[in-house]
Amino acid sequence: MLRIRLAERCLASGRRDGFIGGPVHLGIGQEAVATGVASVLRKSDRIFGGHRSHSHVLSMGGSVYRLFAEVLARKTGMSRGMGGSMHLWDQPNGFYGAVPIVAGTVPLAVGAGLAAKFQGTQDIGLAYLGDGAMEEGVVHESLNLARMLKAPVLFVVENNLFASHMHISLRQPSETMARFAIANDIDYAVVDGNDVVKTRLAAAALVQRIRSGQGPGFLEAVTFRWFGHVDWREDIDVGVHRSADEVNAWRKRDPIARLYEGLCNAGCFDEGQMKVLEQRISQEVQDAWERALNDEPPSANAISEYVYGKRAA
Ligand SMILES: Cc1ncc(C[n+]2csc(CCOP(=O)(O)OP(=O)(O)O)c2C)c(N)n1
Repeated sequence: MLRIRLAERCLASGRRDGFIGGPVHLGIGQEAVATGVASVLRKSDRIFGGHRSHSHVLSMGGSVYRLFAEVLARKTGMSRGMGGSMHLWDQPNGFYGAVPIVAGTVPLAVGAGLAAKFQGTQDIGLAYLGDGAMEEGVVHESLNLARMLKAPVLFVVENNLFASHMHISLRQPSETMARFAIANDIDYAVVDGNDVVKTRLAAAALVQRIRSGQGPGFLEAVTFRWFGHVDWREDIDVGVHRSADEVNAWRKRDPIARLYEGLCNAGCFDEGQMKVLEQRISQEVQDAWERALNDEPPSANAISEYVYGKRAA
């Protein structure tokens, strides 16, 4: 969680200071969801994300340096500098891809899960999506198809209560996403998405069931992003009906501070160890940033090599 937090803080500064040309969608405050879920996944699973996927790729062990290089449009980036923050790819670590077409990767996760089933690997497909993405028709088709075909897929909804700038109360008759799992007869759990332990436990139970061939699962993790929809601002100006009080209340539920306090109270961790950890990860992030910054961009004609497939002779 700390690595994700510090990496995203670095991206926020890089964007604010003009080093990053394209937009970055930060999930600061939501780190416990990907961290808890990834802790029960395998690198051979098939994970898909969307426009806010830094946490998803890093939680699987993705390289901070290659993420930075991608966001900075360097040829050493995860997608060779062709995609930026919203087109991440790190298949060796299980991350099959993110695209900014909201919900666009949800059916792909179902297909990837089904492929794993046919291959008999017991790996799963996994789609991260938001409460806004739940409003896309293709998600409902995906839930239905996954259930009918008993596809090994986990749908993880990061319900942060906002879609871009609009609160869920202005978009939907109910704040709960699990009602769509119930409608499709899919096994589900609803968790406090700012509690990494609860998220891990709920994900573990669902994933175990999915791997044993009993069909899809649905995890609703209720959380909140501290920043606005895009880039480094702390909202208010970019969030309709989002007040400073609401942001501050959620800041008090910081998933990292909660884990730290829990571990200290249980006698497993202390302030000194936390300082060492913060120092180490902060240095790692800083080194990754400087290294990526010094890398070269792709050549202008490289794009045609990746966008179009080569014709067979
Ligand atoms: C198909 C499609 N429609 C609309 C958009 C514009 N758009 C980008 S992000 C977003 C809201 C997504 O909300 P949510 O899924 O809750 O994710 P969050 O941004 O809260 O993490 C929208 C509507 C888009 N990128 N793709």
